[in-house]
Amino acid sequence: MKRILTYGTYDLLHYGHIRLLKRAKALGDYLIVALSTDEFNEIKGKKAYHSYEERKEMLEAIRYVDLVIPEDNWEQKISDVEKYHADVVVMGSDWAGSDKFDYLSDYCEVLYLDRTEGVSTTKIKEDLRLNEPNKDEKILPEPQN
Ligand code: C2G
Repeated sequence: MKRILTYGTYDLLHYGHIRLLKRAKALGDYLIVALSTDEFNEIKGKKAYHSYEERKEMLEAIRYVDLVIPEDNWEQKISDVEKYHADVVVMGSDWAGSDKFDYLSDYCEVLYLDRTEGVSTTKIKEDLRLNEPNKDEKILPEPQN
């Protein structure tokens, strides 16, 4: 059984995430997703819209995902690879060459898959914000009488 391991925040789940997970699963038989906890997101300087539990629930509903584990810190990856017997660590190409992943090649295969262009959690948030009517316009003047 070939076991694949990947990491991520997976906030505001979108088709870029799904395509990554689909391709990652196609590389083996069992896909483990190490999902960034809310506390680790703070360390990463990110604030997810959905909580860890909500993001975990959504990931577990995806047919390609076999197991979701918490990602609490940058340093856990070697122990993850050993504990879960991962044969391959897969990430999107935005991580290619990163010192956060390349070193794992001493322990397992490390693969970077092309990132899906045109979609990201940040873009979704920005597009929604820009299309959001100015909130001030909604505040009606105080009644005079
Ligand atoms: N991804 C993608 N295409 C997109 C957006 C994301 O292929 N349009 C991939 C990313 O490359 C990553 C995965 O989907 O492999 C999850 O993306 P994020 O939730 O943004 O993950 P990130 O914040 O990069 O967290 O320790 C590593 C971090 O936890 C990775």
